[in-house]
Order: sequence, then C-alpha cells, then structure tokens
Amino acid sequence: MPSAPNAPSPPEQTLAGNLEVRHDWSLAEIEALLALPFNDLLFRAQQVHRTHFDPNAVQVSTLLSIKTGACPEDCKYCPQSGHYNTDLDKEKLLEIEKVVEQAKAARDAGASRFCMGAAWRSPREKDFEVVMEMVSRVKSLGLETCMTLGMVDSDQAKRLAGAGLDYYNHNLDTSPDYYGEIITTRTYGDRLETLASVREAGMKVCSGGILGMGETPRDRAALLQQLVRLEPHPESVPINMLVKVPGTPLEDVEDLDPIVFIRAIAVARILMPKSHVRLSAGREQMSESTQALAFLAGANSIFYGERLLTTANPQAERDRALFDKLGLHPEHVEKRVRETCTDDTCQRENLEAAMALKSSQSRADTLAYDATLA
Ligand code: SAM
Ligand code: DTB
Ligand code: SF4
Repeated sequence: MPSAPNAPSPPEQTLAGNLEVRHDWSLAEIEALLALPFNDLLFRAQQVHRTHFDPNAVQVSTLLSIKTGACPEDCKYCPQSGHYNTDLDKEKLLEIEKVVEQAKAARDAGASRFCMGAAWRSPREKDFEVVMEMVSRVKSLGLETCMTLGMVDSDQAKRLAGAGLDYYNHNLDTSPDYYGEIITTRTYGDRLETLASVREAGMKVCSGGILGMGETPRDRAALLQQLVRLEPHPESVPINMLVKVPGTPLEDVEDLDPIVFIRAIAVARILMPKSHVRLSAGREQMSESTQALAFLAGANSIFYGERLLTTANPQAERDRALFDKLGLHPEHVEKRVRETCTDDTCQRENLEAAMALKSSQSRADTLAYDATLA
C-alpha cells in the first residue's frame, strides 16, 4: 500500500544518522534541523536522548556569585557590567567560609554540583589562591565543582585543575557574526582560547550561549555550529534564555518565542548527543509547560535554588513540585560513575564523592525521590 503523502520516514531510517557524534555539521544542516516540523524534531531529539541518558533524570547544579558586579567587560546582557547602571549590590570576593556554608546548604537541598561565578574579565593573581581553596573545600563536601571566572590562560587552567575543579564554564554566548553587537571588550577568539586552555588542562568544559538577544535564526544555528566544532563536545551546554535586566542595553529587546527556544534545545541535543544540555537562565520567566517541553526536547540539567548569580530562579519548592509532576528525578554522580570511569582511582574517587552525597541526602529534605538509588 502506498504511504500517505505526509507519512514520516520510518524511525529506523533516521535513527542511525541521529546517533552519530559529529563535529562537522554545516550551517545548512543545522538550519534544516531547526526548521523541522516541531513533532519530528522532538521525536528525533528524544531518540538521541534516550540512547545516551535516563530520560527522566536531570542533573542539578546550584549557582553562587562569589564576586558580584563592577565588571570591566561590556556584555550588553549582563547586570554585572560596570558599564551599565542596574541597581545592583556589588560585593567583593566572598570569604571562603561563606562559600563553604552555601555549598553545604546546596548539597543538603539536593544539588550534586556547585557552580561559583565571579564578575571578572579574568582572575587576578591575588585572588587565585583563595579561589583554589574554595574549589578544594567545596569538593571535599562531595560536590562536583564548577567555576566561571572569565578568561583563563593555560597556566591558570592547570592550577584550577590541580585544585580539583571538575568543570569550567565559559560561554560563547552567540554567533561569531552577532558577537560584536553584544560584547566589544573581548573577542570570540579570546573565548575559544580559554576553552582550549580548559580542555588542555583536563577539566570538563561547560559552554553554551544566550538566546533572545535579538539574534537571527542563522545566528542561533551558527552558535550551535561553533559549540559542535569543539572536540570533544563540551560535557555541559547551558542554553540561557536572556533575563532582561532593567538598565542593561538589552532590557527592551523583543521576547523570543518559547517554541523557538525549545527548537534550539532539541537541536543542541541532536548535535551533541552525549552532552548534558542545561535549561539554564530564564526559567523564572518560563511557564511549566515550556520547561516540560525543554525536558522533552532533551534538556537534562538545571540550576536549582532561588538565585542564579544576581537574578531570580524558581524557588526550590516549585522545582520539587515540577519534578514530581513530571516524574523527573535528580541525576546523581554515582549513576554516571559506572558509565564514565574506567580506571580504579577514578571509580574510587567518584564513589567516595557519591557516598558523601548520598549520606547527606538521606539526612536532608531531598529534591525528589531518586529511583536510581533504589
Ligand atoms: N564573568 C565571567 C564570564 O563572563 O565569563 C563569568 C560570569 S558570567 C555572568 C557567566 C554567563 O552568564 C555569561 O557568559 C552569560 O552567558 C550568562 N549571563 C549573564 N547575564 C545573563 C542574562 N541577563 N541572561 C542570561 N544569561 C546571562
Ligand atoms: C550560564 O550559562 N548561566 C549562568 C552560569 N552559566 C554562570 C549564569 C546566568 C546568569 C543570569 C543573570 C544573573 O543572575 O546575573
Ligand atoms: Fe562581566 Fe561576565 Fe557579566 Fe560579561 S558576563 S559583564 S564578563 S560578569
């Protein structure tokens, strides 16, 4: 019997092509994915997602701003830039004990990774020892560690890796073409160099961008193409929806259609099949339905806790309720131990971290029941 005119291609035909890990996606291919009929796109993203991940597990990170505001860079989206008047309470580098206290609270609330961010162009030598001590103290709590401190050179990256830093976050933010409209104080090349230093030092790379800054569909495709060219792909890919902060040059930019945002998440999932894709900033302004679609599109990481760096994030109870409603559970370090560790030392270290996490969680009011622990 002939197939109906609009019958989709059989799933098994698309599956093999869907599962390949590639770095050479052309702009035209990425634009074509972004423009697929929505249901086809989400189906393909789910196929990829289910091949590599538990589809109901979400990695949970908590953010802390360890140095706030007065940044010399001019990123047009950022409330922390010293170039704009955003009514922000500036703060110098936090004391180590304060950071450790916040990390414990995040762990006890169910986070498995603690991300520390500083409003710097790049870290100064006099702050570096303090920052490294923060890494080792937070890590000793059984948390994965992540930092975002601006540009780092290869020596700084090696020192952070030596202190035990697991992830370094440095975003490409947008396409090479649109970049100059958003930031003039550092180049796209500077960003790629920092990412190369992080990779060379052996840390995991966290890199993504911001959507909704007035960019074109082609810019979104070009951002994804830049991320996909990184070899290996970043382990973590934050996709931020612009949080429009009064006083920044982008405060009045037109809202991005949530469906366009979900499409970008689905394409990130297809292009970087083994990476965690983070539904990052902007959840406070998003409906639950949009967030649910993002998880369906393959997002499997969030920031958890009532603050991002300087702006609001959903209250923890709201996220617990959303996880319950959707049947999601937090992904735990120990689940990935089996998948990513091959040598004994790595297995032991990770298991120790996971045990610390588990015992703290049994004491605490956890984010949600975790079926992977049962
Ligand atoms: N100063 C460091 C840097 O820029 O690399 C680290 C902190 S910076 C705030 C980290 C990232 O937060 C930026 O690269 C950007 O992608 C994201 N970000 C900042 N302001 C944002 C906003 N208003 N909405 C969405 N994402 C934002
Ligand atoms: C990322 O991609 N998003 C986070 C984290 N990496 C550091 C930061 C979002 C910041 C949103 C604006 C604010 O709270 O200041
Ligand atoms: Fe500074 Fe980072 Fe904000 Fe840019 S994004 S102004 S570098 S804190």
